[in-house]
Amino acid sequence: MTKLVRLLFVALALGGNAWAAGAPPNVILILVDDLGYGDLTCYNARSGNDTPNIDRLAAEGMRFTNFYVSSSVCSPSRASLLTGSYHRRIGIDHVLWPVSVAGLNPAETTIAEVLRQRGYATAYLGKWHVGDQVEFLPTRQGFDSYFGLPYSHDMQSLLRVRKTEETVLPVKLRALPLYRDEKPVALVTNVRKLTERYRNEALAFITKQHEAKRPFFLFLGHNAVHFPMQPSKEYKNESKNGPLGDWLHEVDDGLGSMLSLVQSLGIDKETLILFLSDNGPANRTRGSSGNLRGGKHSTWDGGLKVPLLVRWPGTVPAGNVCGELATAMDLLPTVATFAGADTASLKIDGVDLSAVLTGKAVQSPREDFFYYHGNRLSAIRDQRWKLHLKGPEGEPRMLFDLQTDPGESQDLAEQQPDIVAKLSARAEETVRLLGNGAQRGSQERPPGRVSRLQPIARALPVWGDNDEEAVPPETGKAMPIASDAPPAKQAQIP
Ligand SMILES: [Ca+2]
Repeated sequence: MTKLVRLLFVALALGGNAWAAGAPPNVILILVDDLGYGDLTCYNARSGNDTPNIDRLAAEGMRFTNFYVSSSVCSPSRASLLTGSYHRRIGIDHVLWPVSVAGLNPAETTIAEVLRQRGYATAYLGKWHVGDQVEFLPTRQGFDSYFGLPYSHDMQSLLRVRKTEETVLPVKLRALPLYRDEKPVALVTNVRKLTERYRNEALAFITKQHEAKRPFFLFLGHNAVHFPMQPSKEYKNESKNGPLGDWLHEVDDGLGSMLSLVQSLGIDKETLILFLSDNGPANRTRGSSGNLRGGKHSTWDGGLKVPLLVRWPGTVPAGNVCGELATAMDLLPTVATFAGADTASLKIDGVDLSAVLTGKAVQSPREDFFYYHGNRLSAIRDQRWKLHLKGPEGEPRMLFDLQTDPGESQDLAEQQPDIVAKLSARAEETVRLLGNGAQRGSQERPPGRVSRLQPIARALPVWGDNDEEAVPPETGKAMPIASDAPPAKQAQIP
């Protein structure tokens, strides 16, 4: 059954099963890149960052303290969030580099596709990073529109000559392609202007869908606060926490604008806002994982435990702190329930948290979480215990009581052999389904692959960060591909 037919079947079968509280809510999902568990004041009073609007989401909604993403790096974490599946299940084990033959398989069902089948208008703004070939872009994964970068903004020097059997790609493209839907419309030399641009695009989208009386799903994937830090000029040096604090403040102000708009349009109680990060803080930034051990690239909790804030006035109780086990994979089935869609036919790993969010249940239906590092299963946790598995290079088996020791400092493996045995058996079950290293699992699905790579940007206007010198793009007239030298001319984004 094709993805479309399958979804149509689900929609028809459950057409009358709308969210009991009323009409399907608008959904705004804000994903901040590499934001650590300790980077927000509502999680860590000593974060040093000024985030009053983000903290407001916590005060007016629910703040999760045991929320995980499936990977401590970008691409697998994002693929997992979009599909409700462990990245190992869907074959996106590693970070995707520019001009990659692989991407999130178009046959996978994303949150956007689930919601679009329920009549939602859908838009993706910002960093994508689950495939830059046209077959893998947001517009092929359920989003009506896309504006943003297909991968991380630190990858601008990586587009060098790539010879394949089929094609030779552009030489030394030291700029980043900025896409509108399926076409690169400009090359950007940095992302300083993009945070504001995303905000403006977000405000326009929300207003437009409100006027059209359509429920909407807006996915805003910030470039912030991934290295290198590039806040706009207006925010430079204005925080107490260096460039990270500056950039996070800019993100926070953008959220403030969106909150104001939602309130002024009178759709506050019809709008669910989800705010989270894709992985823990990177070493080279001033990001904080708070009281957790480790950060990005690791399977210590600092790599995968991130903030999740949920605000939906009137439906999600205000001022709540939830310590239940939850993951980014759970957002797809949860949002699907609110929208009146059913995900029962999808083979995914997410569980429905709607009862927890609405205060109807205290306990999360999620019993465990598996920490995959690349394609290897590295650790497993249940509501209380975390077992680090013995690694291929002799990494020791370790057991931590996360209830009393969230910083993973005291190994209790020798004192708790029964817990070790129980979690080890659970890990073996999962390996049979999802695999581990070279060992294949029975439920794994392949990533998407293109047979012929296409260059992703040829001659485009270059849009730098010098407003005074900005000139309109010369439509139809090709400009030289950006080189190592600074661009002679700068243009506005079409
Ligand atoms: Ca990231």
